[in-house]
Order: sequence, then C-alpha cells, then structure tokens
Amino acid sequence: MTREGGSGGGMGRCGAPLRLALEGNIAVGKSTFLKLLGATFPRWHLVTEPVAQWRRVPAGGTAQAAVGSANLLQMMYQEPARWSYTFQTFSCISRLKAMLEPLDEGPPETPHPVRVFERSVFSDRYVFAKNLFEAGHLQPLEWAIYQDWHDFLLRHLGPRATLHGFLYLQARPQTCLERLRRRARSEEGGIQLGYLQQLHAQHEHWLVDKTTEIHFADARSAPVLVLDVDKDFEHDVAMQDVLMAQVEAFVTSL
Ligand code: UDP
Ligand code: DCM
Ligand code: MG
Repeated sequence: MTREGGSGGGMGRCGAPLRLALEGNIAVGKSTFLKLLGATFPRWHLVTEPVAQWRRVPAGGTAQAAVGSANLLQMMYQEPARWSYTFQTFSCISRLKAMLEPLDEGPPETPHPVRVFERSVFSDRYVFAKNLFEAGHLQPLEWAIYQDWHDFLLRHLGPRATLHGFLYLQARPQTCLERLRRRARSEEGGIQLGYLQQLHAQHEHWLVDKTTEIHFADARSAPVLVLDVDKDFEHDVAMQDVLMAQVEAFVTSL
C-alpha cells in the first residue's frame, strides 16, 4: 500500500496508524530529531520520552496528600545498585502508559497519522535494563523479576501498542558525550564515555548486528532505518532534508 508523500499522511496497513519508535544513545539528538519530524510532517503525532516524570516522582506524605517529589533519575545515577531496579520499573511502566494512550482520531475522512515515540519498552529492556544487569547494578533476581513482568505486560498489552518500525539515530559515543555535556542535564554530570560506549554496543547488538535475543516476534521482525547523525544535523538544513527524505522513503515502504 502506498502512502502520501510530502505532508506525510501515514495511512497504511488498511487504515491502521503506523507506529514507530525513535531509538538512540543518550543525547544523540532524539528530541531534536522529533522536533524536526514535527516541522516536516505536521500531521504526525510525536510522543517525547517522559523524562520530566522520572525527575519528579510524587513521593512521601499520605495516600490523601503527597508531599514533595523524588528525582528518581538522579537517585539512579548517584546510587545505581540501590535505585536501578526502581527506576527501570517506573520508567518502563510510564512509557507503556504513554504508548497505550488513545489517540484523538479526528473526523473519519482524516487519515490516521503516523505516531513516533521517543524510545520504547524494547530499548528499556534490551538496552538499559540489560546493560545495568551486565554491569552488576541489577541483581540476577531483580533482572529475572523485571523480565517476568515485562513479558507478561507485553504479552497482554503489547498487541495494542505494536511498533511497525524503528528509526535508529546512530553516532559515535564521543559525539553523544559532547552533546550530553552541551545539554548539561544536572543528573547526567557523572556520565563517562565508557557508559555511552556500553549503551552504543547494546543498540548495535539489538538493531544492527541483531545478536540480542528479542522475545517478541513483532519487534524482532520490525524493519530498522539506521540514520547516521554523527555530523551535526541540528544546524545543517541540507542534512535535515536528506534525513527527512530517508524517513519518508522508509515510512512509504512499510
Ligand atoms: N544537538 C546538537 N547537534 C545535533 C543534535 C543535537 O548539538 O545535531 C544537541 C542538542 O541541542 C542538545 C543535545 O545535543 O543540546 C542533546 O540533544 P537531544 O536532547 O535532542 O538528545 P536526546 O537525548 O533526546 O537523544
Ligand atoms: N534512561 C535510563 N533507562 C531507560 C531509559 C532512559 O537510564 N530505560 C535514562 C538515560 C538518560 C535519560 O534517562 O539519562 C533519558 O534521556 P535521553 O533522552 O537523553 O536519552
Ligand atoms: Mg530526549
């Protein structure tokens, strides 16, 4: 089935909306890329990663009145062995909620837009949680419990949140570190090149070499578009045009 060009109608699969995940290392440029998609394809529906929620988790007080909030992202980076499991539980479930959010579909003659999610429950598990386990910050028991509820939730809720493809923003870990330092998110001040190298390798194993064992057939077989963003695209209009054309061709092929 063909797809509209230019404005990016994104109607396919007998009218069902196309759902894509935008993947990549920390600070590679996913949020920046998402804004570019928004400007290029105004009808597409874009869902940013709920980082703000992870920085202000309602905490303390009574059931009736929460007092204060916890910065779970900061807690994980400061004490990974203590807080990684809690963080990975909370972040994955908050993402699942966002992925299941019903879309305001508009009038019937309006095509369903393409939906693009910044990261997915698959990077949560097969990049971050896996890496934390391999680094020793998740205990074998925590990793087993994580995989158990992840399997269960995706088996039951996954069919409502199927992804039809992955956009993988690829850059050298050194480039991500420079962008991370430029962005200067306070919680991420302690991140070193080694950590970004580990996460880069996890992305490559999952999306490029395909050596990571993926337990969900749909996600395993979903096509992957690898986009080289090692050169700055934020300030390069010609490069933006090339990247947007690549995305449009990919979406048309799905
Ligand atoms: N950035 C950049 N050049 C690019 C893409 C991004 O300098 O081609 C900067 C961007 O302005 C931000 C930082 O890199 O300061 C991280 O980008 P973003 O928050 O989009 O990354 P994400 O973590 O969402 O992948
Ligand atoms: N993060 C994490 N585990 C996940 C998802 C995200 O540790 N499953 C962290 C990595 C970054 C932040 O959350 O510090 C997300 O920001 P970014 O969009 O810059 O990658
Ligand atoms: Mg982002």
